[in-house]
Amino acid sequence: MYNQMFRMREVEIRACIFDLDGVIVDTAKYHFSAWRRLANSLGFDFTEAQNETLKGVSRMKSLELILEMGGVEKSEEERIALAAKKNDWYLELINEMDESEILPGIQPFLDGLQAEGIKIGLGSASKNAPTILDKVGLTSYFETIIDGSKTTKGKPHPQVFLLGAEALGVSPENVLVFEDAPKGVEAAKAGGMFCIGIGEQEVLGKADYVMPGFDGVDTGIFEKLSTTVGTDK
Ligand code: B16
Ligand code: MG
Repeated sequence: MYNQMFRMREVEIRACIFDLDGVIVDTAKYHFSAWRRLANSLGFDFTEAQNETLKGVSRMKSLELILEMGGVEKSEEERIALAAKKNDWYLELINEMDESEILPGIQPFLDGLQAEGIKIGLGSASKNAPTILDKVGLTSYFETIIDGSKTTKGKPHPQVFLLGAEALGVSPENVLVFEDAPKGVEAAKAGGMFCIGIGEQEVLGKADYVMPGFDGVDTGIFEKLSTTVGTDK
C-alpha cells in the first residue's frame, strides 16, 4: 500500500484531524441523492461527476454551483429555502445511518490513536457533522468537532483545520489531516499541516501522501512518516 515516498522526513504528530464525508463515512452518496432530487424538481439533471466537484464545498456554495450548472437563477430568499429543502431530504437519508456505515479500518485506527495519546479532532464543512458522528457512534473519540457552523471561510481556506489545531492545543506543524477532497488537501497544506489524502493519487496529488483508505492501516504509519528516507516528490 505504501508505494510512494513521503514529502517530509522528520515528523512529530501530536494530533490528527479528520475530515468527515469521504474519510470516516461515505455521505457523498446521500448528498448526491438529495441534490439530484432538488435539481430534478427544478427541471434539470445533476450527475455523479458533477457531485464529485462539490466534495468539501459548503451547502450554500454547492447550491450556487448547482443552480449555475442548471442555468437557473434564484433570489437569495429562494436559495435559502432550496438549501433548507435539500437539507431536509439529506437528513431523511442520514437519519437511517448506523455504525455499519463507518468506513473500513477507521475505528481501529481511532483506537490506536487514543492508545498512543494522539489527540483527535474533526474538521468538516458539514453543519450536520455532529449528527452524523452521533448516528454512527463515534462522537466520544473526538476532543474537538469543528463543523460548518463554526467557520466563516470554506475549504480551501485553512480556517477549519486551524481552529481544530487551536482547540486541541497543538501547533499546525504537529498536526496530520486526513482529507478526501482536493479543496480540503489545499486547506490543510495552506494551514501548514501534514496531509494524507484518502483516495486517488491523480486527484489528491497535493497531499504529502495518498492512500485509498484506512483498511489495514495502523499508527505504524507515523513511524513510516518519520523514518522513510524519501526525497521531495
Ligand atoms: P452540509 P466534509 C462536506 O463535508 C461535504 O463534502 C460537502 O459535499 C457538503 O456540501 C458540505 O460538507 C456541507 O454539508 O450540507 O451537511 O452542511 O467533506 O467537509 O466533511
Ligand atoms: Mg470530505
